[in-house]
Amino acid sequence: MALFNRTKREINAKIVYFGPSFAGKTTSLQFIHRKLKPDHRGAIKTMGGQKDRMLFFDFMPPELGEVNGFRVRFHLYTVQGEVTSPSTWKTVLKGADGVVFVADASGERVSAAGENLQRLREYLQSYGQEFQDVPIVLQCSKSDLPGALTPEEMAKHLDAAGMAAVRASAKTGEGVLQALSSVVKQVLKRLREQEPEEETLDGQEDAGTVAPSVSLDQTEEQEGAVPAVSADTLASPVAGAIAAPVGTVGEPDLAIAGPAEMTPDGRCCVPLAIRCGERERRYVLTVFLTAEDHHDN
Ligand SMILES: Nc1nc2c(ncn2[C@@H]2O[C@H](COP(=O)(O)OP(=O)(O)OP(=O)(O)O)[C@@H](O)[C@H]2O)c(=O)[nH]1
Ligand SMILES: [Mg+2]
Repeated sequence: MALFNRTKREINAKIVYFGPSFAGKTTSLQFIHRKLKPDHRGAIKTMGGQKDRMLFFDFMPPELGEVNGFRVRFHLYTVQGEVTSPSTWKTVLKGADGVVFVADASGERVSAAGENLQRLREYLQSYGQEFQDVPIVLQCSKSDLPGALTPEEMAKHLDAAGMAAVRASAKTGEGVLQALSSVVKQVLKRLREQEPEEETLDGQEDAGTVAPSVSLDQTEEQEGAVPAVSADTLASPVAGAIAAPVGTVGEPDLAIAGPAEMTPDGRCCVPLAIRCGERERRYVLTVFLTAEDHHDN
């Protein structure tokens, strides 16, 4: 669910790049990052353990326009490397406003796409969301390889007839911005359908705002450029939530809401409660603990 920051008049929307391992998620995000002007995006950041690291950055190109007086900042997320714990993907998918399902269309790995799509369905259902509730785009990656299935064949194979499907190659960049653009448009459309009650509180009605065309293709390529770290860049989903409490006033209070728990893979999970005015939200702060010195005696 998008987070409204009324002070900055920004909406923070989250798009998750989900899919089987080795399908091209990281390569896609890196390509997108290179294509965006440094002024319009934050640095690529990573967080987490050695195996399943979260990779994310945010962007806000002005051509996206506004949603009823709010600018929209998109946060793109994926999980990198071998994902050992389903909770990693579930955590990243929590509150997703849109998903780009990156599937390897090159043949051998098509069955992995089916299994992962089913997993995506289950994870979303665990948050009470069905496929039809969430904008999802099927990015048919590795289409540059011989024998790759077409988007139509992939959609049929995955039984995903209603999903927008894009022929893509993360390696060449073909279709990557198109897939992003497609999900961004769907998210903006939904935000416009949901949002009015937030903005009318400030008396800034702008019901006539026209859906802007998403023109990511017009951004400049900045190969090798040092990314500008936007002061607005949110460091994590939790930091984002703290920075952007929904429709609240005053400073948020943060409290530890229960005992910390250790997981078998070395994570320490600390329940937190963040209160702002009348509203309270619960989060789990997950940290990886690494012993520097280990003595049995
Ligand atoms: N030919 C071709 N190779 C690709 C494409 N996308 C990714 N690759 C290659 O496939 C390998 C895996 O790509 P990644 O982007 O790391 O895949 P990923 O989905 O992030 O993988 P995990 O992080 O392990 O889940 C790399 O060697 C990429 O260069 C593509 O569209 N075409
Ligand atoms: Mg990756």
